[in-house]
Amino acid sequence: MTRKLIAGNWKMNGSLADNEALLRAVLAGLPATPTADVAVCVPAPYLAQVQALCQGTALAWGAQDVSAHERGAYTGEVSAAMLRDFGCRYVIVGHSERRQYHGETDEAVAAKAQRALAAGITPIVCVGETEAQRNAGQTEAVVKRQLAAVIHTVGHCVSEIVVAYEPVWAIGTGRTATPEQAQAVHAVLRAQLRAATPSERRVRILYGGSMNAANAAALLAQPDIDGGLIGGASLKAEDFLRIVAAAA
Ligand code: 3PY
Repeated sequence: MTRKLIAGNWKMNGSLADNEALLRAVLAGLPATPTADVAVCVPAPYLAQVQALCQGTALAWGAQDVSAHERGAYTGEVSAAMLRDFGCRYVIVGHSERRQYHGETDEAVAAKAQRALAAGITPIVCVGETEAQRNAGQTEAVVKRQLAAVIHTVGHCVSEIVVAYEPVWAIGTGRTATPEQAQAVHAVLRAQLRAATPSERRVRILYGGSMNAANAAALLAQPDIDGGLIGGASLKAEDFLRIVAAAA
C-alpha cells in the first residue's frame, strides 16, 4: 500500500508569531515516526522560519507556487532552485486559486511541474472541475485534460509527481465531495496514470477541498485516495493532527 501524504496548504495566512505557535503545536503532537508523510506548504517569505523549526523533524515543508522559468528578469517570481535552497520537498502547482485568479493554463502548470522536478522537488499537481463543469457532466474530461498536460510535459518523470484532486466547488466553501464522488474521480486519474507509467502506484493522489478532522477518515478509506491537501484545517494544530492520525 502507498504511504499516505497529508500536506497542509496554509494559503496566504500566517505571521512569524502565529507560524511558530502552530508549528510547535504540530511538532509536539506528531509521532517521531508518523505512519503517513506529513508536510506544510507555506507562504514563500516564511520558508526560512519553517526550515529552521522543522529541520530534522518528521514534518517536511514546501511552497505553494514556483516559477516556470529557471532564473532571470521575472519580477516577483520564485524559482525552483530558490525553493530547494530552503529545503522544500514539495511545491503545489496549479491550485485552482492560481488557475482562476492568475490565469494559469494547463501548459503553464505543466511547465512549473517540470521545473520543480528538475530541481528535485516533488510537485503537487492540482486538478479539479468547477461546479458548472460538474453539472455539465464534464468532470472526467476536465481533470483528464489537466493531468494530460503534465504527463505530456514531464514524460516518464510522471512517476515522481503527486496529484491532488480538488473540486473547485469544494474549495473554501465548506462543501466536500462525498467519499464516493471523490473516489470515482481518483479512479479515473489512477487509470490515466496507469496508462502513462508502469510505476503508477508510486504516484499519490490526494483529495483536497475542505478535508477536515470530521470527514478525513471516510475520504482516506477510499482505495484510490492516498492522502489529503488540507486548507483551513491545516491552520489549527489539533485538527491537522487529527487528519494525520486518520491517515494511519
Ligand atoms: C481547501 O481545502 O480549500 C484547499 O484549497 C486545499 O488546497
